[in-house]
Amino acid sequence: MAEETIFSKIVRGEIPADILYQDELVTAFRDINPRAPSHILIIPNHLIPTVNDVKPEDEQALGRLFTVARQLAAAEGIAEDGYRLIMNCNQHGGQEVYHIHLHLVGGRPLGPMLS
Ligand code: DGP
Repeated sequence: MAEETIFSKIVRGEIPADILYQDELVTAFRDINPRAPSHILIIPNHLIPTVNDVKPEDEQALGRLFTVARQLAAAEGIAEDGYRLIMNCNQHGGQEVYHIHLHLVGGRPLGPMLS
């Protein structure tokens, strides 16, 4: 059984976060350490530690991450100029919180991906 992270507590409202969207499958909130004017994390409500743990039954929630990303990019006013979606996996991928999350980053030119 994987251990919960702080993100499960955010989903349940047990610790504060700037929540922008929540439904029965996913929650979106602003990153505590924003790397750009818009930096939002979109997560499945249920714990999936890494992409390596994804199962077919997670497909609905994981698909929802992208439809919510599209809606939030539009709401942030960054859709037309563009933005980046990132999901890190494990140590070499730079993952720090082991509850998968899609970073929605934008609001400035982001430069080459692997810099
Ligand atoms: P990653 O390296 O992909 O695991 O990114 C984890 C992100 O989570 C990092 O950008 C900072 C953010 N983060 C960590 N703890 C918290 C928290 O308690 N609240 C919020 N809003 N963001 C957090």
